[in-house]
Amino acid sequence: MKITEEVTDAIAEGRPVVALESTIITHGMPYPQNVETARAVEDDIRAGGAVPATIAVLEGEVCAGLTEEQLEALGQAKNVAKLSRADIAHCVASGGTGATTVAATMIGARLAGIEVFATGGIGGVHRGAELSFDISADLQELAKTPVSVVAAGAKAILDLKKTLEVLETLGVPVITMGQDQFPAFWSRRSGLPSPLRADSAREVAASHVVRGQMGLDGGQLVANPIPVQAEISADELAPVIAEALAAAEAQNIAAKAVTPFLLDRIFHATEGRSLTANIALVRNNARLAAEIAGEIAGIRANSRG
Ligand code: PSU
Ligand code: MN
Repeated sequence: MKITEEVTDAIAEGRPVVALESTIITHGMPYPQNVETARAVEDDIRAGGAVPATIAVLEGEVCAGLTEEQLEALGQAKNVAKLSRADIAHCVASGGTGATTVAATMIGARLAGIEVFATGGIGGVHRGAELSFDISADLQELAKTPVSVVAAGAKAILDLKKTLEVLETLGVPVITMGQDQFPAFWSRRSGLPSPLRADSAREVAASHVVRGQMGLDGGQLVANPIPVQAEISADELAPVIAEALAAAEAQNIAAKAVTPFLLDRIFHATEGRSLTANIALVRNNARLAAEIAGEIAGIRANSRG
């Protein structure tokens, strides 16, 4: 594993660090907005008093913290592998390069000693999963790996009701910030009640620490609604999503290709507005994650006396 000096020092000194994923750069957004967003998100985290650590596998090494050049190269690269729990070790062993999904980023974060991770939206249970069995490995990872993941809910292309059911079965706390409804990525509302609610970063940090003290496996999903001014209403998106799903089915898109295909389709159908919203929500999540990481660092420092 290769951890930058800045990240190593911050962890050693108990200062807040926030992990970031790289699949959002390679598969989630087009170039150059992907690299611009990756930089902006790192700046947001620094402005919030934490150190950013973007995670990726580069030539067989799990990296925590990327240089400007590495970010740029990843953002321009074509056909980068999309790594999850199933394939990250194989990529490392074969000296390969790949972008980490939420699941693989949680694994990298834990290896580096990072407890908080900011992203856009997690993967979940796809619509029609009762036939396709397409359920993201992100959900299992949340059940196993002790990292709090800040996301704007799960993408509205998924079956959010089934996603929440699976998270409950797996024992993953789903904590929505400042509202009673679980958010739906581009929209603030999903129509579904959130299992838990918090109104401050401090509360989220406290439950993260208590879970660890109780020896409970796994992390937390912190659902942070997209800012009001950036949201696209669920009503407006519904037909766009329906069209994208129909196209995916007609073209036999399966497995890892599904999520990137749908995101790209929705990007074109909304003339880029879905991307503008995506950027706003990721940055909003980065700011909250920095705050949560700061609160966790504060709690740990106090308990050491
Ligand atoms: N959120 C985004 N864009 C993305 C993703 C999430 O705004 O590209 C990625 C994440 O890396 C997530 C992955 O882990 O999609 C889920 O893919 P799948 O459904 O194949 O598990
Ligand atoms: Mn899948």
